[in-house]
Amino acid sequence: MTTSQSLRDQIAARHNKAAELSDEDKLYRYNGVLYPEMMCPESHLKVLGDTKARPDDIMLVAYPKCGFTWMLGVLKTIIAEATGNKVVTEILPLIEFLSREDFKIFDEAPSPRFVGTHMHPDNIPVSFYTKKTKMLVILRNPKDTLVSYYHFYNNNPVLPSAKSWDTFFSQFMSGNVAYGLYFDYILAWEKKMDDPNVKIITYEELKQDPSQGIRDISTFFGLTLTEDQVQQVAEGTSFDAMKKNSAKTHATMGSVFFRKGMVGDWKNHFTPEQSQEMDDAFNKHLAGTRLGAKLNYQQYCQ
Ligand code: PPS
Repeated sequence: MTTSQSLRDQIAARHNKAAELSDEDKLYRYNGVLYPEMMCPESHLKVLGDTKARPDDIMLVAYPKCGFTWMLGVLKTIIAEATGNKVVTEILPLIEFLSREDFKIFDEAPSPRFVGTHMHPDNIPVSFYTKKTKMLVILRNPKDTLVSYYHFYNNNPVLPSAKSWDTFFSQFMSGNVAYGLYFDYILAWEKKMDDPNVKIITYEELKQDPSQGIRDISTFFGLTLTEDQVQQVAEGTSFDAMKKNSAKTHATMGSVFFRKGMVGDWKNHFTPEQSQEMDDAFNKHLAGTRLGAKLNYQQYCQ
């Protein structure tokens, strides 16, 4: 995959600029939802709907901290293995980070293009649905997502510092975090579960059986891997392997994007009351849903 160096530099520049903002100015609301000003200001979100999708775009979508970076590594390695390092254009990690000028580059980029987003499924540009772009969605249990997001708030300059664990917990539960309420996000995908161009996987199932996940993902994108290649991808994208390589791939943000990479770290953070509050919220929003069942909440969160 190629990434334009100038755009990579742009991200670093945005991180540096964000460090100069006060915490209060780091997030703003657009249609009621919070977004990081320095990465996706209103001017970006206003033009997002005009995006011209292609059927052969390779799309990866996730609520923040659900495993996007991991799946990006998996996808890149699958494509490299299956196609012999065929080049896929990666403009910026997330489509909402593109400015109007960046979109010109995106529009002219050769296929296949990699497209990532944290946007709520109803706010993903409609042309990705009409053009039948294949979308890989990765979800994660809400307790570990919250923990991962808490640490990200404290270590990513584009986000305000979490004032305290308890404050962040309340913000997450009420949807007052960047990209909005976790439960709204999951419920919106519930409605698209039968779309043949949407494949939903969970962080936990990938963790439990990476090889099977890799086989399923390759099949979904129409790519063929030998069993040896499946094992190569699994080894190359294990948490330890990606963390080890992170100084090269993510420079100074390496230790931020690759923190613990485990299931169940919530047990080191949640009070019994907070755990109960999340259980109640899960039941209220997701009990009886197919995605609720897929998240296997009882196994991973209780
Ligand atoms: S982001 O910033 O929203 O794109 O974050 P995202 O990449 O979606 O999620 C970050 C969490 O994923 C963990 N991670 C991994 N887990 C398992 N295997 C691999 N290879 C891997 N790579 C990243 C990362 O450590 C974050 O989880 P936590 O719980 O914070 O460790």
